[in-house]
Amino acid sequence: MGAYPQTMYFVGLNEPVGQEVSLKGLTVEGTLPPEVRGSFYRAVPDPAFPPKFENDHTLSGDGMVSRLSFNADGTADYAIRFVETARYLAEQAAGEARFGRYRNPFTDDADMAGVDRTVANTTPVWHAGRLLMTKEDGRPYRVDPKTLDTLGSYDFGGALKSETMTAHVRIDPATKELFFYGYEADGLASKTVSYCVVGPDGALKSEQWFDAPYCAMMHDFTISENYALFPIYPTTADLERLKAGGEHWHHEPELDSWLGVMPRYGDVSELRWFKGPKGVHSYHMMNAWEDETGLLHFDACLNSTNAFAFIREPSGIHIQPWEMQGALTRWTVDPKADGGEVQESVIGPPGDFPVIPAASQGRPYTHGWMLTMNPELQGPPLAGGPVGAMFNLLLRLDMRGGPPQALALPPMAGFNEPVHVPATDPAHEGWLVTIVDQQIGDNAFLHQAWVLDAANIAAGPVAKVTIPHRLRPQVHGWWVPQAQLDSAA
Ligand code: V55
Ligand code: FE
Repeated sequence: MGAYPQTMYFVGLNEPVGQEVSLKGLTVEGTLPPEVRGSFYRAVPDPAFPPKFENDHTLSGDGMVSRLSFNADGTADYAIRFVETARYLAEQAAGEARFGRYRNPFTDDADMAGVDRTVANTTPVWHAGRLLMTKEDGRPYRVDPKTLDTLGSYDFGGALKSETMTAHVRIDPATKELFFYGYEADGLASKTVSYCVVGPDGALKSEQWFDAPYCAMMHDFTISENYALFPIYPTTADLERLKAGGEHWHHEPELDSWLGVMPRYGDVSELRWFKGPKGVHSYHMMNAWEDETGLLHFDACLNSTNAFAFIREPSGIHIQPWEMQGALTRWTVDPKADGGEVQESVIGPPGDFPVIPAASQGRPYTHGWMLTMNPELQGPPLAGGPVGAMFNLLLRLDMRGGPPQALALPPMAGFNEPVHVPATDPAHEGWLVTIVDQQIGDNAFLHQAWVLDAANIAAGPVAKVTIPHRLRPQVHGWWVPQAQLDSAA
C-alpha cells in the first residue's frame, strides 16, 4: 500500500486522520446558553486509503459524519465515524483504493463498475427526522443521528428517480418543505437537472426534470417565498474528456453564466433564463428574496473564476489565489419577465460560507454571517482545506447597509463554517457554533468549538469546548435542536 501524496491536500491540517472515536463528557468552558442544546453535525472528507492518483484532492475523501452534542448536564460529547458507503466498504474489503479520479468512473478498477462511487462527504442534511449525508454526484446516505450508524443509500422510499441529489438543499421556514435538485440527474456529464419538493413529513411530493443550458457544476441554489432559482456558472463537464481519463470539471471563462427562475410550485416549462456575466463562479448563495415591488434578489458569494486550483489549473487558468476577485454579489431580476439579463450589484466583501437564520430562508433578511480572509493579518494564515488556506475572519453583515462586525483570528488559525442556533426570544439573534483550528506546533493543532453571540461576534466566544482529537477541515455542518432529536427517536 502506498503513502498519501505529499501535496497540500494531504499534509498539515489536511493530513488524513481516519480514526473513528467517541469522546464523552468534554468540559464546556464559559457560559453555555441554554438554547445551545442539541447536536452540531459535520461532514468531513477523510480518505481511508491513499488515492490511486497523486493529484487527487479533498473532494474525493470518504465522508465522515461527526457529531458534537451539548448535553443536559452542561458537558459535550464528540463522535466521528465513516459513512459506510458502498465505495468505502469495497475499499475496506480490498485494503486499498479501488476508485480513481474525482467523479470519473472510467478511472476506477474494472471490477468496481456499477458500484455506487459517491462518498457522502459534503453536508449533513436534517429533515423530517432523518439525517442524510449528501454529495452532489450521487444519492445521499442515511445515518442514525444518535449512533452515526450508516443505514444505507437513501431514495425517499423508492420515490426518487434522479441519480443525484445536491448537498445544498433549502427548507422553507413556514411550510417546512425541503426543496432540492440534482444535476447530471440521468448520467455523467448530462444537462438533465431534477427539481424536487419534499413535504414536511419527508414524502417526495414532486420531481420534475429540465435541461440546463450546459452541464455545469451546480453546487447550490436558492428558493424565495414563490420561486426556485437555479444558478449556472461555466465550470463544465464533458463525457469525452471523462472517457479519456481526464478531469470531471474544466472552468470556461468565455461562457455565459445563467440564472434559471421558475415558480417554486410551478412546471419546469415555466423556467426563464436570465443571463449573467461570463466566466464567473460561485459555490454558495446566502439567500434569495422578493421585495415589495415583486423584484427577485439573489445574493451569492461570487468569484471571478472557480475558487479551486485543482479545477483552474487543468483548465489552463494559471493565476495566484490572491488574483481572484470576489464579492458578495446581488443579481436582481423581474421574475415575471420572459428572461433577459441580471442586474448586478456588489453588496458585501469577498469570501464564502454564508449563513443565515433558518427563519430567514427565502425571505427579506436583515443580517447574515460569512467567512473571509483578514486583509490586516500580521502573519501567515492556517494552511488547510481545498483552497489551501483557511478563512480567518468571521463577519456579521447588516443587509440594510449598516457597518459589518468582525471577529479576527490570530495567524495560523482558521474558522470552519458556523451553524446558526436560534434563540427562543425572536428579538435575540441567536448563537453561532463553529470549529476553530489553530496550529500550535510542528504538525500540532488545537481544535475547539466556539459558541458566539450571533449579534455580538466581536466579543468572542461565550463558551468553548476543546476537542482532544485531531480534526480535519469540515465541508458543511447542520444544527439539530435537542427537541427535534428527541421527537425523532
Ligand atoms: C464542493 C465540495 C464537494 C464537491 C463539489 O465545496 C464541490 C464545494 C466536498 O465535495 O464534490
Ligand atoms: Fe458547499
